[in-house]
Amino acid sequence: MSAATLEDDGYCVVEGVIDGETVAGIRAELTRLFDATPLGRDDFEGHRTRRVYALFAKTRALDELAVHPMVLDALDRVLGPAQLSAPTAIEIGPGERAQPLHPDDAIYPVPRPHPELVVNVMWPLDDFTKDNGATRVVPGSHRWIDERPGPDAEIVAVTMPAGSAMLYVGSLWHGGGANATPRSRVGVVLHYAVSWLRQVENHVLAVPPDVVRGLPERLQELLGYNVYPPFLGYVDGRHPRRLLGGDRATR
Ligand SMILES: O=C(O)CCC(=O)C(=O)O
Repeated sequence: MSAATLEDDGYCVVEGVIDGETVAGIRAELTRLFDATPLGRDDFEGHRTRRVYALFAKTRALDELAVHPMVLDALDRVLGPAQLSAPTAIEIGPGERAQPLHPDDAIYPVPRPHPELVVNVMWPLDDFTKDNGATRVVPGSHRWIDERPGPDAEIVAVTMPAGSAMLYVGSLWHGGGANATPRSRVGVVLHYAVSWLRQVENHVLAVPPDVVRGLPERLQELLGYNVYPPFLGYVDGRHPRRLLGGDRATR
């Protein structure tokens, strides 16, 4: 665990969460997906950056990361009942400029301060360096109310080896870095939100039900086949897992 902590700084890094062979396998699989993905459309997505959306419809390489026990434990502690919201694979290409800093939860019209709504896990599949576009964060900015990062803001490039996990809360100001190297920088952001909010990406439509049927139950729940207690998200008055068949169909 790095010196930064999720509570005090709004982010933290845990090194050595996945081994080199797993990293290489996921990176190779994502390279196949990036090759079929257009460049970004604006300054936020990046003009030399590719983003793969609908990830859980396109690959099985990230299933274990999505339900990693360390992640589920952090979600329980920070958010309570949670769901996958905007999982995205990001390849920052050579020559890309830094992404504008932003807090991810600004997409929701909820005034600050508020309880945390979002937790992100960035899984670097390359070593993240200052030069290749390591995610930049403004430590402690998750506590800001109306402030925005000005020219004097402390901005930290979160350097870490591939196989680490960086957790950061949705209220933290952050953004992808500039890539001044000749090689792309690949990372996967698994973005989770409290399960009483609308998911940023609609996974129930994005991931075909036949694919969802083959997934571990916890991942099915995280994709949206779940209720926020007691019954937010029911389908025809019943638990949405009934749509997937199987024996655990209740309520
Ligand atoms: O690629 C990164 O390092 C961060 C990307 C990001 O913050 C975003 O797209 O919201």
